[in-house]
Amino acid sequence: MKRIVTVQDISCVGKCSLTVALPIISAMGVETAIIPTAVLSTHTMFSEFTCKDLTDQVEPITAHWKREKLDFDAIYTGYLASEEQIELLKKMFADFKTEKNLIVVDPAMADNGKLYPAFDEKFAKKMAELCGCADMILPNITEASFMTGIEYREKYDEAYVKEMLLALAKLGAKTVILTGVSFKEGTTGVMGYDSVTGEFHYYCHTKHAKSYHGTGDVFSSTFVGAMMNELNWKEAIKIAADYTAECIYVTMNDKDGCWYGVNFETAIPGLLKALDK
Ligand code: PXL
Repeated sequence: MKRIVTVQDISCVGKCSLTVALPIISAMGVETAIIPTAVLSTHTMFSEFTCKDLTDQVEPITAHWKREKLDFDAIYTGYLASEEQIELLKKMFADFKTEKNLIVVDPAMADNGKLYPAFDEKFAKKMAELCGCADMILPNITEASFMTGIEYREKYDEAYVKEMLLALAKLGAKTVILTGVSFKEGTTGVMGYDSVTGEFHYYCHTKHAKSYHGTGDVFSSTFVGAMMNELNWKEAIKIAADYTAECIYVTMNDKDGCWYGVNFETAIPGLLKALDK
């Protein structure tokens, strides 16, 4: 069985970060170790939240794992709580990188043109450095804009997206995947760029009328799970984007669907069918 470690917060209520990554990646048949970066009462889109930072746990946990000679087929980071944590993760990447494993960074810090409440532009620049240490990165357009300095736009064309992908690749990752890319009303999708082959690839699907928090984490978790099931990045994009869209669809059609996150749970059987599991 493949084993990955995912490093992100626990939002106790909120259907994001670890409470999404753990069930999804585990359901995809992959052992999912975790490093919680912080414990929050809810995610930060609620009007208030508590937050216990766990930066001081990262080093002792990884030092113990080294003594146990543990290794990982992938390291996947999401929402991080501090610049100090980013520095610690750069060191962790160097310590746990092998010839075969995959380092995936989702720079979960912004959406809709704005940074999340806990972050500033200095944090975004630091996150760009972490992206430079990864094999694959999964930003949305807002995050890409903060990391590359390219102006954020709501309306754009293919040239803008390609310019952004090339600027992201310059940070250092081999494969860059931009989420939430929409060229036509009623559709949205994901565009990736492989800096080794020079290939761009766009996958597009129906855009549902509603959006929810945590869907970036659903996409990234599914993407990592699919990569660990031996899919290539283009196949992994499709599985992850289709599942994320289905999660939105089932939530919209649930009269009890809640605003703060999607019903990813009820869509898991369909995900496993798509994976042929
Ligand atoms: O990636 C979404 C996310 C994760 N963790 C926390 C958040 C958010 C989005 O707002 O606040 C704590």
